Amino acid sequence: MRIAWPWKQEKPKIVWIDLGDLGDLVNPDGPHEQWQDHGLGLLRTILHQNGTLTDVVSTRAVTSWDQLKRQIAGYEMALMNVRSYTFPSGRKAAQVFKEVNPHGIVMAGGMHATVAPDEMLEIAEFDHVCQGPGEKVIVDLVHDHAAFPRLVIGESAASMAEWPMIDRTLWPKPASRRISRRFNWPLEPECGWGPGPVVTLLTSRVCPWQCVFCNESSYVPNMGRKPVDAVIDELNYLDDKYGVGSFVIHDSMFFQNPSWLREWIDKYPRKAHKRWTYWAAGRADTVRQWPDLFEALVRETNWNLISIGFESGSDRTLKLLNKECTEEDNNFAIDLLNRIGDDMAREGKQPPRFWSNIMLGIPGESHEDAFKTMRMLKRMKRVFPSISYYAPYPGSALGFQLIAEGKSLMSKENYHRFPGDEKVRGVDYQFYRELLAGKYDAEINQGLSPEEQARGYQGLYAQALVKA
Ligand code: B12
Ligand code: SF4
Repeated sequence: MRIAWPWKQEKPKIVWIDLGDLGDLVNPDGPHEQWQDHGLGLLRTILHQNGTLTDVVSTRAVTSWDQLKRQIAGYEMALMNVRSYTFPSGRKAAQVFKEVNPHGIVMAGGMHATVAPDEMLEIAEFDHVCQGPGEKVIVDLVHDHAAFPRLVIGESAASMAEWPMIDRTLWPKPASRRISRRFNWPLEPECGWGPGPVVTLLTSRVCPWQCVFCNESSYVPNMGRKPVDAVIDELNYLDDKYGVGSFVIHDSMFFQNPSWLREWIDKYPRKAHKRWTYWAAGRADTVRQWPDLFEALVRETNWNLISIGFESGSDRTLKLLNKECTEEDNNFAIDLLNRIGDDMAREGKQPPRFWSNIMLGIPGESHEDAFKTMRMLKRMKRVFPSISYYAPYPGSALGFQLIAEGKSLMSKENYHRFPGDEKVRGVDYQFYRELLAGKYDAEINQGLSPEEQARGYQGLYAQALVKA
């Protein structure tokens, strides 16, 4: 038996390589690039609670591959969570790891490993690729990787109630003095959504809808939601330890399961240390289905940044997307939040806002469809528009179709993209650039009130164009 003296503890032999663009934790482009990875946090927590210590390095915390090379030399195993948009950095990190540790093992899981395992298996440096959730396999995999095939099928917990609370100190640290001051590590930085320190958390993982541009249903197996009490306990624990300013619920679909939401309305205002404001996502059709529940959440639990995947203001396009929401649903949700916001402003309270997800450049969309979308956006009184050009991701029905037809301009090399990148062959991006620059404002403003017409001054929507 080897004895490790506490002052001479053995260095872990396993390193988790956090992925993202070089420099995002040194000199970031924007706040969202600094957010932490819950897959990494969860799996490292499980490993550590099982006595398997790991170190963490991050491609975001270095500015060159040589720097990373020096940090990963000497490890026997590297683990990583690869999403489509981090595939290029994951592949390069695996190659760099093998250069300095030729006998080392690289094990990769994550969304891209799940929806595009073939692209992962083409890369010789990935010794094992795990398709699906990793929480039930990670410990065995790390201990005896040789007992597993190259493509491993992951296994999910039956419910998020089984997940341990993430040990947030296992997340990578900001890597420059400039961002360290405002980062609030191991909590997260402010991004304009609410006061810092910010907590990001998940209460659910499953979305039952099947929008054709989204991967969700092809990836996440059905699993139980995190109990309301556990969510509140975690927030209170983090508040005691670090002080919480606001939080972001990363669920793809927070506004589902009315019974869970009613329990949240009942307990959060009473049991949380504070009624912190938060960001969370919903859909327009369910807002219309459960308007009272929606209003109670906004008013009583301080849900003040409501992310809705409106996507389009045209029924024709919404159908193409299998969104299962209509123009009428969208208008209902907009009118309701406008009204609640006006009431709250009159009462001297901070009115809630939409985080409005909008897609342009959807194959088959006509100019008139796009005008309707911009018109819809102008009907929102209080909104952060988040506009992106439709991106054909593998794993989604429409993504797979466009890839098969050779129409996708996204590739292994450029899943990582910039807001203005063209993503689908045949889409007239010049029209959309001009639309966002205000060239068609006269068409868009048709039928809108003077107040609505004045919203979204020239250039605002162009600035709202985000990566997708
Ligand atoms: C939170 C989130 C974000 C956040 C934060 C991202 C971050 N730092 O983690 C923000 C808002 C920044 C974001 C942005 C974007 N996102 Co996002 N995001 C999510 C979301 C909703 C949750 C991710 C999460 O925490 N999941 C929970 C954790 C526990 O799951 P996990 O990380 O997948 O890990 C599990 C498994 O993958 C596996 N696993 C992971 N790693 C490993 C490693 C090993 C060794 C093993 C064995 C297993 C394993 O085990 C884990 C536990 O089960 C997902 C949807 C989803 N349901 O996952 C989309 C999702 C990942 N995002 C997506 C996209 C497209 C984007 C954007 C491009 C824009 C957009 N349209 O939303 C941008 C791009 C950002 C960028 N930097 O360029 C897509 C990715 C598609 C793809 N094919 O990869 C998803 C799947 C949404 C979707 N349904 O389409 N996102
Ligand atoms: S886009 Fe939203 S509602 Fe549609 S499947 Fe994805 S997460 Fe669910």
